[in-house]
Amino acid sequence: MQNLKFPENFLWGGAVAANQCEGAYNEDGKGLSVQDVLPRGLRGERTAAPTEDNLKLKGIDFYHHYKEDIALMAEMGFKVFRTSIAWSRIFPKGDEEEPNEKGLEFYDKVFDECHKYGIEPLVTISHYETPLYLAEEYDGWKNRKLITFFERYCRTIFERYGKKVKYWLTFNEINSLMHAPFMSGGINTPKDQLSEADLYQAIHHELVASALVTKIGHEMMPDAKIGCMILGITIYPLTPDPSDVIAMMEKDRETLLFADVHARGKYPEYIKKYWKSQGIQINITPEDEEILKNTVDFISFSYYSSTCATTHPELSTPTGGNLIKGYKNPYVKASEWGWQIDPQGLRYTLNKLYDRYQLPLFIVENGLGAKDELITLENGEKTVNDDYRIAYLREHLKEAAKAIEDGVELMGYTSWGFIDIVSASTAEMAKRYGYIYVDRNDDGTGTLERYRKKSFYWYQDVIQTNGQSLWKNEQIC
Ligand code: BGP
Repeated sequence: MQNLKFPENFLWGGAVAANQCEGAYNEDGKGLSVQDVLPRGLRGERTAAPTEDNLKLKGIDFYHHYKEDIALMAEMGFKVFRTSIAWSRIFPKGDEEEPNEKGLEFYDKVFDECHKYGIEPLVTISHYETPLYLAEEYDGWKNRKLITFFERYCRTIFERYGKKVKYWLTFNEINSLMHAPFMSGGINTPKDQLSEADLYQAIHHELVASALVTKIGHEMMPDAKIGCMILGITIYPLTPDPSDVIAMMEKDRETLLFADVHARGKYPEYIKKYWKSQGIQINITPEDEEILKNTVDFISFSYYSSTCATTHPELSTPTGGNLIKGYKNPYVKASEWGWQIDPQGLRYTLNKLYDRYQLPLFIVENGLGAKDELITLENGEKTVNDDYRIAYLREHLKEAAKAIEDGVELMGYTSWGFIDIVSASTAEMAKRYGYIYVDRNDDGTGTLERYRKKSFYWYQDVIQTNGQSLWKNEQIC
């Protein structure tokens, strides 16, 4: 195949989230977040208080290893590093008037360390880590007051890091609140007691908050680029039955709604009609409508897999996946966790989003969660021969290159979990995404030592050649 090109200033890098890597869950004045009481991720109930079996409490201890980890990113040639700020480090309970200076200092150190190597931070303001106090006292984003607390948090971090951080994302996978209200939206009321109206109201609060801080961010940091972040998944009709195409369209809208509001500054007609047909009433004030008009500079999204929608469930079986579930596609394979692997779906989604919005796009998550085996080479070096990960990433990047060739404006690519971290949905270490192996096990044992995997050198080469090396070594599968 002919070598396709990535733009000269393409932002190559990797991504993590504070709650999955930092650890130090109660150090230097940090308050608890919803993650500190979710020892099983989405597989189990929340606990009343943090329990020792919760791997996220220690994570991979990025809090104390950040210098070493940023040096490793630099060695790979990263241009950008996506991480989140743990809200509860800055405002331990979430509703205080004054921030926690120690928490602010930590991110100063992280961002300064990045700049030492010419790495641009890309910051997610809220990545599944609402302060627990806001969940328990206010029921999280169900409560309009969260907009005010979020605004205060954003003003604080914009003021403090405005000169160090140019790229910002408001809410990680904002569409996930419908599926995981506690993890995503800090909503303490059990899911089965929440009505659809409750969920859409909470979403409305987040959408208003997102637009509001986009406006404030632009005022406070004129050079900043502020984007939304949606959980991206490609949906196909399982069969050519026109009813399946309609099923696909409806399922797609569960995601597109969020990009529509962020990019167009208002709710689309289809959701208003849906609310009406279901008797759902959302409290949307005229001021809210004004605020929503503050649209984003770019659209970012996660992409791991695709799924099928159908009106013929008897023809397939349900699939696992990144919160949004569907039916198995007989033409694609799946990961060990049942997430269907579909590189072409990425090209399709990039084109679809660009056609719809004509806004720059940013792939801020993509990767393969897999079990790795640490081996010792003859020279004593420890590593992982993760050809399967290389194959996954290579094929997705090639499809991204094709989308660029199709005309899509793509700002960059940060693969998920550039270093092994605790997984979000299952809260385990065994599901590894990294270019760097971290010696930590599901039972909590391990030295936290870091080791470069084979994919580390592969990605280094990809970045160094601005993607051209993707078309060599075709034999690795
Ligand atoms: C996304 C989240 C990440 C993340 C990733 C992979 O939904 O934004 O936080 O971890 O998916 O999921 P998991 O860690 O469950 O494999």
